[in-house]
Amino acid sequence: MVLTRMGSEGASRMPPIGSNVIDTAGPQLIADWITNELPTWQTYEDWQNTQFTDPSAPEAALEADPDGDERTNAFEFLTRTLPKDNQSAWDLTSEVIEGNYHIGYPTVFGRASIIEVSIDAVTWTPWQDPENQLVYPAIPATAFRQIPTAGINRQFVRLRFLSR
Ligand SMILES: [Ca+2]
Repeated sequence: MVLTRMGSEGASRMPPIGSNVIDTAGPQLIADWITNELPTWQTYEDWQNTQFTDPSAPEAALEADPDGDERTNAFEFLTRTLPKDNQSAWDLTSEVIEGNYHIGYPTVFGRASIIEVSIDAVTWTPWQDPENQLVYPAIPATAFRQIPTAGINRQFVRLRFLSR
């Protein structure tokens, strides 16, 4: 129903904007999401049920780290790693090259990642860069970002994952 209304004209068009141009990209985006991502979509509770014999056990809690890899279950859920296997861990690489901060990291299917910066590690803002967008990848890849440091005395950088 939604897809039909997104691809139609007139009063039933969704969203109701005055245009005679059919939006083909929007319905395709929704169709791709329904076909590719929705069948694999999980809440944290769904994930707990697949990863733990007893989802109510302390080891299944959001902040628990039953495999001792220094990544909480919340993080393992977001990065789609195994919470009881310390060899299954998401990580990034970072180094300073010619005055620029370089990071490389694997993106995660269905999880948006965004780089945030701060001067005090308290107030964070999205790093202003055209590539730093909320994109939920359909195919995991390795992302490389170069963050300029010229003219910056001190800056904290973090990568944040978001689930829909
Ligand atoms: Ca862990």
